[in-house]
Amino acid sequence: MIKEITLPDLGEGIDSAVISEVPVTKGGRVTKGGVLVVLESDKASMEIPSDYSGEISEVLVKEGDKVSTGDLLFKIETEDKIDTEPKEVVDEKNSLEKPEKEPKPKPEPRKEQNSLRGGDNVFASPGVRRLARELNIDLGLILGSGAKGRITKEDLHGHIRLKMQTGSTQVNPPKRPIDFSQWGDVELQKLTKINKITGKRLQAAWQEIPHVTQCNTADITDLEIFRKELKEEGRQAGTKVTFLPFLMRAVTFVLKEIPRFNSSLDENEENLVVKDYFHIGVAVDTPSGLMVPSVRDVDKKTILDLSKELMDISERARNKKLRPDELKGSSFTISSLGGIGGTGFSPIVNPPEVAILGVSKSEWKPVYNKDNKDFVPRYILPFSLSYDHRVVDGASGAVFVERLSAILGDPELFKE
Ligand code: CAO
Repeated sequence: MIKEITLPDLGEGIDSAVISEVPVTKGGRVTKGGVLVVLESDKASMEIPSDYSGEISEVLVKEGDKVSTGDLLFKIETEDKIDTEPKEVVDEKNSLEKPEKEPKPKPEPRKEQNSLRGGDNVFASPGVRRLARELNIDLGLILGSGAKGRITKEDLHGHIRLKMQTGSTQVNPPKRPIDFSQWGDVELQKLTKINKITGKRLQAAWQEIPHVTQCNTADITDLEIFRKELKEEGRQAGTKVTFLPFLMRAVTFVLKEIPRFNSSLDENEENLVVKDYFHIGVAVDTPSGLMVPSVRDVDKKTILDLSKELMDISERARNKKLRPDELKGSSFTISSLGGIGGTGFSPIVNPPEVAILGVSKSEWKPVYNKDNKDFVPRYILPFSLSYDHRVVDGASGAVFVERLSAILGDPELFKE
């Protein structure tokens, strides 16, 4: 029976991608789980596995093609019994869209796959093998993150990056599986694609950037009074006014005063690209993991405009409805955990930016007034600024947090 293979929903708000490899050919055989096509989107490289075993009867795409969800990719003459059931395409789609609903996976030792260095038991596409051969890289040293331990292009790039960072040809061997169940009950929870991508980026940022975190507080008692007034105005317009838009605006004031915080190092690390735009990335906690959409031209928008945009963008981030371009281009990032709690944390810089602001939960505190010689209750916001010490020195870091504190203490600056 001939089955038509279409591009499933890729999730994460991605609705199209470019084909980087087509490892199968017309007349060739594919087994269930084997890779049919490798895609590159703005966010990741992805492999689309086959849900059937059989012979490829038609290949309707080639390298470089841009494909969208639902596009016809292949026709397969199947031999699977399951193929006689009517809902095969829906099942295929769901299996990619909702990996968390798959039956609980069992820990599978992978060492057999990768321990044969460069041998046929390493699972990788022809393109990855070719690149590894050209660069004389032993694929057996790489732990694959693709389907069935397959080594993806990203895995190979990560391995090369690690080698370059350590300046050594010696890298740690792949981790061996540990049977944790020997010490008690365990549950295996699959990481989402966003978890994996974010994890790699955070690790690279942590390793590449010499971080310094500078902490401070701001007395936002007066600003909070103004926020409550605006909150009422926003409520009538159906918009929730939280504290974050004030922070976004306040940050742009300081970035204009100290433009080095609104820059990036160029690829040779010889020049600073100082930006004259103020697009603020906002870390949003979503069920699939952390996403950082960018709010553009924050310096030109009112608090109510920003509140509205923030509601929209965070809602769409949680529903995986962001467009890829909305995740790019920020010049500075804010990670606010103030709505949840905590007194302070050290955020990780979001490359290629050079600084990030972490915001914690405001609290009423007794503050000593030396003129009246008494304590007065004030609403205090703790925050921390992490920066790339190659670009920003400690004195500038201290000036930044002092200026931010002063600006947040003056509600007049936010009235327009
Ligand atoms: N101090 C005290 N209260 C605060 C606060 C702070 N610093 N920041 C927010 N709040 C309050 C808000 O004002 C709101 O209260 P009201 O209803 O009385 O106005 C409440 O907490 C909930 O706010 P919120 O979290 O819904 O909204 P927000 O605009 O502050 O944040 C968003 C939006 C999208 C950033 C947030 O929902 C979120 O996802 N935060 C997590 C970000 C994250 O995970 N960062 C970590 C990255 S590193 O792993």
